[in-house]
Amino acid sequence: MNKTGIVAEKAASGGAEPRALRGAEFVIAAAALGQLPPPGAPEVAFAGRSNAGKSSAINALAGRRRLAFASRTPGRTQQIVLFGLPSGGIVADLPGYGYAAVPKAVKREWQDVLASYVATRPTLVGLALVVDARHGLKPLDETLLDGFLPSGRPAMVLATKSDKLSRSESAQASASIRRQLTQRYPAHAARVTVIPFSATARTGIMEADAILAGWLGM
Ligand SMILES: Nc1nc2c(ncn2[C@@H]2O[C@H](COP(=O)(O)OP(=O)(O)OP(=O)(O)O)[C@@H](O)[C@H]2O)c(=O)[nH]1
Ligand SMILES: [Mg+2]
Repeated sequence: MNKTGIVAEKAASGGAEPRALRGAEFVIAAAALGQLPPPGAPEVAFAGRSNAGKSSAINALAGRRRLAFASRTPGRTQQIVLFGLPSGGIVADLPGYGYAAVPKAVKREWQDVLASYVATRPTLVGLALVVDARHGLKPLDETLLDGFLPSGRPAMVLATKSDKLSRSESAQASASIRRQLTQRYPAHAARVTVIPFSATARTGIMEADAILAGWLGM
């Protein structure tokens, strides 16, 4: 990146750099829950529909261009990819769901794996749900939250690709996600933060970083 690009990035994030995911390194790509390392340090997970921007969000928050594999081809992350943090904490990049071209049986299998991961992983301290701000919460996102929120743990919704919206459209998109949450989860919505986000424009990075740092006890 040229000098101008770096200056623009710093300006967009108010000069501060995110720290919660700093120093993340690849640990393992697990194709099934049984391949995950036994629960140990606190873990945060990024979930969302295929192509929503999970890997890009992790890269932006970790301050790395290609830590998590981001791709234009939907359905690319077909494994639970774990990254380790210098603190011992763990970041999970979960496989995207809902991609039409994946055979139905495979889709269902992965949805089950994800549902049981978020519902049962004892060290999962918080869930970052990545949604395309232009589309809001979709039924499969709600299914995942249905399995996670009753456990009492916190979540955040990163309403990403907000660079494709005007500032007021982006604010409206987040407000509409918030309404969806309040309606569907009256008992849990207070534990869910909605953040207008963009990995490319670096919007919402510091807000998301502060939440991750809190979850990871930093
Ligand atoms: N404009 C814009 N594009 C983005 C943003 N975040 C991700 N993208 C693009 O969206 C596409 C998918 O991004 P990924 O980060 O690979 O999405 P993912 O959710 O990890 O996808 P899977 O692993 O396939 O489920 C890529 O072409 C990214 O460049 C963003 O904030 N703004
Ligand atoms: Mg991915």
